[in-house]
Amino acid sequence: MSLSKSEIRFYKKNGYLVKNKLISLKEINNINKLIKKILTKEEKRETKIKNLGGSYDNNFVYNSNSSKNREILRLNNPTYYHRLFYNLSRNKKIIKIIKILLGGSVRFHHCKLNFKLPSSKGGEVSWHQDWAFYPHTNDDLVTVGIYLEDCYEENGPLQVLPGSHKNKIFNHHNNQKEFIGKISQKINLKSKKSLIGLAGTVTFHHVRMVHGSGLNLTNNKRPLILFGYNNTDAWPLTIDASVNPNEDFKKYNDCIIDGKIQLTPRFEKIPIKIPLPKKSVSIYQLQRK
Ligand SMILES: O=C(O)CCC(=O)C(=O)O
Repeated sequence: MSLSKSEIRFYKKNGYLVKNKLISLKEINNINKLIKKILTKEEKRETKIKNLGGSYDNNFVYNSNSSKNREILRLNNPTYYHRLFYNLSRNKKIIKIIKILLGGSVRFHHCKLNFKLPSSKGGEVSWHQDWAFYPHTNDDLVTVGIYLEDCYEENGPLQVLPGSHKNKIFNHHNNQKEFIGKISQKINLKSKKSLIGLAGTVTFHHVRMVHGSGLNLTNNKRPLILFGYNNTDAWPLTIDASVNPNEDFKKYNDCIIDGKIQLTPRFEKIPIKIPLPKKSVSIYQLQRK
């Protein structure tokens, strides 16, 4: 069995789980070689970045619009970019676990590859709940994080508030009622937990989990792949980072990894807060507000 009973109990109670070195170093090394190539090519690209209300272009998110000192913060949708990322998102060990956590079926939802810059160039990711960005008809959604390098406290690991997935949805809005991608009310962080792990370690957190990440106090970028998955009966209540089922139902269903096409979404009584974010705006741009 991919998860013990006590691990399942732990996830249900706390809303997160860490599986140390679940992905082999061979796979991690191959991915890292590919990333190096992608970054080198992108860093050489001379094209001026279009200003799209922040700094987003060509699938990459940067820390600045200026071509001088710009640094890559994120590669959007890496699974569309290269087969190696796609294969990782379908890794059997991960999917087996996700299937248990989601209650029997698995649909791929979205993915991104984040680079946390050294703290002199970038900051923390403020506390937030993924649910605030993409609510569904039920909350059987999980986010998977894969450390591509060893990640200790000083590298700025993911941090979670255990048990917070069972509590309320916090405001992610400013006084003007604009969505700002971070919790805007006071929260008690006494119980916060850092999810540290060696390269190949995989973290799992519930979509309503309050989480974020601190500063990277090293001189290296901290790479982290994030994959989102949902139960096939969780229907998106908004147009989010994933495929829009109302536009392309076939493509939407092609994302099912394990399970059947669902025509009757399961509704659960879970609060959501509006307004929701606009589609093309990254968490980095939103949180700067
Ligand atoms: O990259 C990180 O440190 C965390 C990012 C995160 O939580 C997110 O993108 O939702």
